[in-house]
Amino acid sequence: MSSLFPALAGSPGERVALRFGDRTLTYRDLASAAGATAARIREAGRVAVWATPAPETAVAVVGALLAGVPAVPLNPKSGEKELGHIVSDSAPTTVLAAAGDDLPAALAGLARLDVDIDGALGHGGGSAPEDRAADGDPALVVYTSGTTGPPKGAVLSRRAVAVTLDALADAWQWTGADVLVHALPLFHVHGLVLGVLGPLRRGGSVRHLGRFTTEGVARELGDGATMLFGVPTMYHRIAEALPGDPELARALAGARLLVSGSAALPVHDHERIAAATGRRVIERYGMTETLMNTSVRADGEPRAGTVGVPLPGVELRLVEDDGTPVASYDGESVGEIQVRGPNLFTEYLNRPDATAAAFTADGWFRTGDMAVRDPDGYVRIVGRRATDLIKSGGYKIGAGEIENALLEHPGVREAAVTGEPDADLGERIVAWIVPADPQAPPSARELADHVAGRLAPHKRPRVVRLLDSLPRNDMGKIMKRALTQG
Ligand code: MCA
Ligand code: AMP
Repeated sequence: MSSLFPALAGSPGERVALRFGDRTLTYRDLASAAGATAARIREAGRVAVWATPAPETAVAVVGALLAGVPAVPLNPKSGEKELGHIVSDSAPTTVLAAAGDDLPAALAGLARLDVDIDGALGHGGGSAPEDRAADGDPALVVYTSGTTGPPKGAVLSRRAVAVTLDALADAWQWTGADVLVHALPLFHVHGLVLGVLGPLRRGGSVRHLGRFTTEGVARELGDGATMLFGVPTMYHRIAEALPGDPELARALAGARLLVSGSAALPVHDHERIAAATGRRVIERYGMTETLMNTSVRADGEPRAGTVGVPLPGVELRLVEDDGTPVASYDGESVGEIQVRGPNLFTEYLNRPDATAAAFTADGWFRTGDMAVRDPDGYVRIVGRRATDLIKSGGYKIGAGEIENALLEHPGVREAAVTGEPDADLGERIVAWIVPADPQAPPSARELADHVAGRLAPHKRPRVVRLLDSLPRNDMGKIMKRALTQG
């Protein structure tokens, strides 16, 4: 197939590819380090990547892609239950990690391969091998939550990764001259595909902050970075900081492009940032399963509250509940967004039932997102079909997964999980608990730690409300609306 990373082929140059804190890799360094990793995993079936915010993660994933071996990024904060599920479902042969990283017991059955950047550079390194895989072959398996049950592994092809990044390049006039700054986790599409593979496909640079701070954003945008990617929580924190931070305002004003995604950026935050910096954040809309579907274009009109227009190659329609397409572009007629195109995932790993259910008979993917279209085609997302999916800090979190974890706590008799509006996180997770012993209910802290330890810290309830019983209908189904409206 055509190379995913043309800048690594031939004799890559001294342009900086990656910077994490004070660790910098040029394209030549990356070709050596990723080439050396690729050479060691060529025979592996699938590799897991311990996706810390470090250059080893980028080297491991690029190495896997060069070797034609699918990579499964793992959240290093995943608890044992979540990690156990991902490892048994995706069945990697090997886990790639930085030397010195402690790996949990759930990974003990895998061969471990340390990503040794300094060693590869010290040996003069190998060079990047030619990508040997076909366009339709899997590049990544990324785990994503559904309404019930454990997360599903979305299989993303090399073609899907390439076309989504090239469509964004078109929409954003994104080139090798761009320097991206971000602080997103590297085990999801946003941080990994857009935030690392994106700059590398363009031959540009990425600077990762390790963790999000407004100081880090100001420093990098003030020192040559041209683009910022973030989730709405990050832009909210920027909007909050701007009035007292003229350096941050100057840095944002000088950026070429400020992009938000993974959840809706409230218009209030859009407006506060525009007022303080003169710059408008643009939004793009995607999903793990679809990669990117729409964006406000760099050469288009920025419009707060919209996610822009379909990207090149993406077909998008709105449909009513009965499947009838919505024909109007009137800013009012609501339908579910369905998409079709080469950007879509191949399947949910080991889940033909879920894969089949995700598509209509004529091949459109049902996103579950509800939207309207303005007369000029701009898409406005107005809601979500499933109330059991929560978006908190830009992470998609299934209520069922947390309920199951809570029910495993001995102090919990019944549990229901909902999301409620939160200015910082978009939505916060609320656990409604019927305690086993009403005289000695578990504390909110204990339940949060229980969920954080089994699943992941971002899935922990932020609020716990105790009840004598859960409201149920005649069929025994929990009526979540009665909880949230009560
Ligand atoms: C707190 N912590 C705990 C506990 N409580 N650890 C263990 N047990 C506990 N009980 C720790 C956390 O691990 C974390 O550690 C720290 O306390 C703060 O946690 P938290 O409050 O969750 O962090 P935050 O500061 O509120 O995080 C906000 C955030 C984060 C930085 C915006 O939500 C984030 O990174 N979101 C990005 C999500 C994302 O990338 N989504 C993309 C998926 P420490 O500070 O050490 O970490 S969507 C996607 O990919 C599609 C395609 C799309 O459209 O983009
Ligand atoms: P995930 O499953 O984590 O990949 O999240 C995908 C979901 O994030 C989509 O189905 C949308 O609900 C939401 N999303 C992503 N980008 C945006 C955006 N710009 N505005 C509103 N929602 C978004």
